[in-house]
This record gives sequence, C-alpha cells and structure tokens, in this order.
Amino acid sequence: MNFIHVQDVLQGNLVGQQTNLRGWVYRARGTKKMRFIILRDSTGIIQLTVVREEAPEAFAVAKKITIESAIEVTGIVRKDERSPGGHELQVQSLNIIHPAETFPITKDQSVSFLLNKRHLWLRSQKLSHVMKIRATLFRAFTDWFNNRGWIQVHGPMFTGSAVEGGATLFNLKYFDGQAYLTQSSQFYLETLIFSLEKVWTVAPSFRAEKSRTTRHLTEFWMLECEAAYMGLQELMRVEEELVSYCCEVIAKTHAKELEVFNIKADDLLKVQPPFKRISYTEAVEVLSKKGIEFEWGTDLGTEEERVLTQDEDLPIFVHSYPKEAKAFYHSPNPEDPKIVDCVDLLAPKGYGEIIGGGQRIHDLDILLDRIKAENLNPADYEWYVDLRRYGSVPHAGMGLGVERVIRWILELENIRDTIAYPRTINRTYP
Ligand code: NSS
Repeated sequence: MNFIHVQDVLQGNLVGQQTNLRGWVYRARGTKKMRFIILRDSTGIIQLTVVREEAPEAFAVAKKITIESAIEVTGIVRKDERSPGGHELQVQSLNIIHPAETFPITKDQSVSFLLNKRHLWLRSQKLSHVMKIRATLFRAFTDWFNNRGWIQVHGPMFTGSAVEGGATLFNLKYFDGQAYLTQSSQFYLETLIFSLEKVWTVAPSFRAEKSRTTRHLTEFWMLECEAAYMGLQELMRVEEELVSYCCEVIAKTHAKELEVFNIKADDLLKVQPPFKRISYTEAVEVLSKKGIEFEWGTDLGTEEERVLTQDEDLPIFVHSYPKEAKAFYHSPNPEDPKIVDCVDLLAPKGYGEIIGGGQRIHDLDILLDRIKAENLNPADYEWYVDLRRYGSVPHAGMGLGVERVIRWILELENIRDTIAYPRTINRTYP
C-alpha cells in the first residue's frame, strides 16, 4: 500500500480521491451509527469518519478502538469545515496494527506525572511542535555558519578542567582516574582557531546546577563559536545577525505551530539588528532607577535580568562587566582593568541571558596572572596557556544556550519543555 501523510490531505487537492493513511488514534468518539476518530501522524491530525451503513467492518473495528492504537486506514477525502484542518477521511477500511492498552495520560495530570511519562507525553501536539521548531533552529545554525565560511568542529565531552568555575562541574570516575563532563567547548574551539580561524560547534553542556529554576538544566545544548582577530563589536554583530536569522527561519517555517503558543510569526520577523547595547554600569543605573539596589561588582542574576528586559521587545546586549563577576579567561579592558571585554545577550520580555561571550585573554603573562589570582591549578590549564606561546592572536567567541533561546521564542513558562528529556537536579528518568 502507498501511504501519504495527513499534511498531504490537508493541503486540499485530494478531495474525492481514495487515500491511505497510517498513524495513531488521538481521540475517538461517536454514536451507534457513526464513529469519529482523530488520527495523528508526524505531520498533523485529521478526522476519520466511519459510517456503519457504508463500512460495517471498519465500523466494528472503530467501535473497539482505544486511544494511541496504531492504525492504517483507507478512505475518500472530503471537505468538511467542522473538522480540524477543514478536511476529513470517509473511511472504507480500517486496520489496527497494534491495539493500545489504556493510555495513562488523560486530562489534568500533574507536572510530575507527565514528566514520569515523558516518553509517552512527547506524543502531545505541543511537544511535537516544540521538537520541530527545535530541529529548524539547529538547521538555521548550520546554514548561518556554513554560508559565512565558519568551519564546524567537535570538542570532547570528557574533560580534565573547568571552564566556567568548579562549582558546577560533574565529576566522574574515568578508569583509575577522574574526569569531568564538559561545561563548554570554548577552550577546544580556541585551540582550533589557529588552524581554521573561524570555528563553531553545537554540543551538550553539563552543569551541576543545584538550584531549581525555570531556566536551568543540568544537561543543555550550547552553540559556540570562536574567531581569530574578532573583537567585541564584531562579536555583537555576529550574535545579532545569527539570532535574527534564527527568528526569521522559524517564523517562515512554523507560522502555524507558533500560533499554538500564541506567538505571531510577524513579531519574530521584527527581531532585527541592531540590538540595544548598554554597559554593565549603565545596567546597574537602570536597575537603581527601577528601585533595585544592586551592588556594582556581582554578576546580574535572574531577577535583575528580568527587570532589565521586561519592557523590551528585542534582545539587548549588556557588555563590560566587572572582572570579578566573570570567568578568568575574559580579557581586561585596556583602559579600565576593573572591567572585562565581555558581553551577554539578554532576551526580552523578562527572559534574560541567552548568550555569554567576549574577548579572550591572548597575552601569556596576563593569563597566567589571572589563573593565579583565581587560585586555579595552573597544571590543569597548561595546554590552554600554551596557545599564548605560539602565534597568539586576539580572538573572541560566544556560547548560546539553545534551550534558553527556544524558551524565549515560544514564551514557555519552563525551560523543561524545550527539550525531549529534560535533565534537572532530581530527574534522570525516563
Ligand atoms: O556560562 S556561559 O554564560 N558561557 C560559557 O559557557 C562560555 N564558555 C561560552 C563561550 O563563550 N564559548 O553559558 C553560555 C550560555 C548562557 O548564556 C545560557 O544561555 C546557557 O549557555 N546556559 C544554560 N542553559 C541552560 N541551563 C543551564 N544550566 C545553563 N547554563 C548556561
């Protein structure tokens, strides 16, 4: 048999034709004379109408059908304004491939129940939409970098040192020794700019985040890039163009899915450069005017970022943070050594940080001093320091949190729903 997809039927030019579909039973109801089954496949949902008089055998099958059973069906396409998608299939024959047991997921279940049944809950329309939009986002990353001459590389996931501080490192036994799960591929990307100049990667990142928040996962995906000779201004241009491109591709590919999340594709198309640029010091002043007393010197937290961005429609850059608020590798500003040449991109409407990056220290002595000042073990960073011994050049890069971006674009309450199997402090099942 030749099967087509629900989307092919909904396109509307098959009215009156006999077609074969296969999928899963999304809903089923009916009377003694007629059964209505909503069939779901990877492309959408459609109503199947089974009339006892016209297809008695199929009707007998339909009467017993259970939610989430796998089925294949043959019928005639009809236009029907009342059906989802405006079309239905008038069933001629219906075959159950596998009759589902009573599906455990029904309406109004608790968040923790649904998380325990994530392997089944992923079949929901909403999560299917998220998965498709997520896939499009990855495609947009690839297209953007490939079309501009950046080279995709892959760093290791087992590492021997911290990038973003020891507090969130995941330790693991590695044969007779120990290793960590990577927090960021940044240092490995830095090694590769000396041969490839402009490199990027997208990879998992692991952080032992002990706080339960709506924007932290312990395993998340990070898009990272690094380029020789790039400075802070150029880095900001890369970031705003990339983010704007991603929004455009999602808007153009997923207008219908976006509606389910109450997002207008047109609003995403308005995410255009240039994004506003403010310094950390200016951000502290803005916060103070809004009644948030915040001491110059510490990193901005969730609450500060929420207040800074809640009235914005576009992302904003906050650059030039105090040295002590950021990781050791950030380059001190030549005019004011209290600050480093780094930049975070904060998503609007209160969502906050989606990208962190900046200029790296490329001078050997400055880097050694910073490692010492932060009480890090120089032996762990020997190879990283080595890069400053052989043809060191100014360079910069960034890391974008994929799930943070999806959460902002879809305006989701919790970062959990941006990834198929969210990993948090108390969850590794399923
Ligand atoms: O810690 S970052 O701010 N920066 C880095 O890791 C750099 N080494 C990246 C680089 O320059 N190559 O993390 C980058 C982004 C951050 O802006 C968030 O969007 C995201 O990674 N991020 C997270 N997303 C989800 N969950 C957690 N726990 C998380 N931590 C960071």
